[in-house]
Amino acid sequence: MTKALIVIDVQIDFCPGGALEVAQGDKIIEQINDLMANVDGVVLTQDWHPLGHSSFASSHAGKGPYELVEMSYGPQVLWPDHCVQGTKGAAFHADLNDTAADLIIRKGYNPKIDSYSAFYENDHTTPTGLDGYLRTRGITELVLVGLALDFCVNFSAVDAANLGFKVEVRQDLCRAIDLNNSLESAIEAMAAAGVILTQT
Ligand code: VGL
Ligand code: ZN
Repeated sequence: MTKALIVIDVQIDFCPGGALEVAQGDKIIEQINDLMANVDGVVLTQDWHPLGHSSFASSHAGKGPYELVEMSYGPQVLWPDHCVQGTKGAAFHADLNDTAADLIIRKGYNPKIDSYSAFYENDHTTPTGLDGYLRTRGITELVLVGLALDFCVNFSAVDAANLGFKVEVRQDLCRAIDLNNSLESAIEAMAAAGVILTQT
């Protein structure tokens, strides 16, 4: 088994004080850094939206953050503007050891499609390329940590399990947004996909 750590979206905008802050999002960083030494590869994901992205409430007249809209690919939650390409909020949190990353994969750059998962955009068909990267490196086992547990970690973990990776989500090294029961649904979805949820 060759194991990679996938660190999801530990960015300034998802940490306290950020545009889409996740409560205690910064509390997991030190332990994530410690985990990097115990794996064969480290991948960081970075939410990376162009200005006016279709997932921003500000791009939909009369709509506010956290409302749902119907996109060509299905329902989409609208978010406050966040992780805009090149802005400070899109940068990794200063405490995250990004020097240790073998690969940084950006997602959400397609103006018309959001991308929660590190593997596929929200249409569930457009790949990011991460699957091929991991396979060609011979990586079969993944440990996922980061933000937010009920959105990007959840979608990444379910896709990874469906792609045939052995997937562990370290729940203690994630934090959730928890919108309309999204945390409970996410835990159910991950368990149903065969993701191993642990809290060490
Ligand atoms: C995320 C909402 C919008 C996440 C990204 O990283 O979980 N959530 N964009
Ligand atoms: Zn986003």
